[in-house]
Amino acid sequence: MIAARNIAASSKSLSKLSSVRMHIKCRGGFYPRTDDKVPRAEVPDDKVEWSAPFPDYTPKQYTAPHILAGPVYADPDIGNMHGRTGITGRGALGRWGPNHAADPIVTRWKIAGNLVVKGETGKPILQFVCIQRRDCGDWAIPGGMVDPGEQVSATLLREFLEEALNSLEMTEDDKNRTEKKLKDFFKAGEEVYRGYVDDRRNTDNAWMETVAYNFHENDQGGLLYSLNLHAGDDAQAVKWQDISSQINLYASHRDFIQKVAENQNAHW
Ligand code: RP5
Repeated sequence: MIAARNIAASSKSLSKLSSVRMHIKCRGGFYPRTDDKVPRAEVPDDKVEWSAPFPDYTPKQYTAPHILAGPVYADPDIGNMHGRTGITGRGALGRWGPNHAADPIVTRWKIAGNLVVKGETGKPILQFVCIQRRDCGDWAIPGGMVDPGEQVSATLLREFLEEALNSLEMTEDDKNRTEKKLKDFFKAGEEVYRGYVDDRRNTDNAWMETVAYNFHENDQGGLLYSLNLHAGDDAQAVKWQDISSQINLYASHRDFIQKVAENQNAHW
């Protein structure tokens, strides 16, 4: 065990680290308030930085009993509470812990002539705006990451404009006009899901969470029946997709779509 005084004495050798990262007080000895029963693993000065290889580093896992008891401010468990994923680190995700996204599920009824088309269940068929992801080729809801400081409501509209209408390549005027047209429609959404996503980028330490909203057009003469879909940004294709139990989508998107079908009493 490294004694605290030796660490303090050798702090000069850590001068290239900032004072916060020296780990003088939070290294060596026992974890506080454990009656000296929970020792820290030994960490030499030159192994403090994560970039220093240290294959023998096997620290004890410890969470205080009062935290495990689940007070309101505490997370339910350490790391990815949804279980092991088989890989640590952040993978392709930028943030440790939850990486927040938003998914706009834009729906309308399938019509032929003036009639709503029904499925084998006898229920009307819903369609949603579905994009094909450029990274893996899977079909998906046109969702995306919530930018720092951005409201989820803004992300939902922005991602839809970028991926399903290719707003990034519109003139400023066209973009403003399209955004204005959709703004009111995007005000009347219904939350369908909020939480963890079974995304293939998840690791034990970083994972996707989303808020999915359904924006539904009931009126056959309404905005969504004349929308000019055009894939853009992370999407390589876009289409109106009939909703049924046959669909196969990226991550947990099929579950969100099923919920929408149930909420709208539509064919599934
Ligand atoms: C999924 O990844 C979310 O449900 C959302 O659709 C998407 C966000 O990531 P990017 O499309 O920005 O890669 O987990």
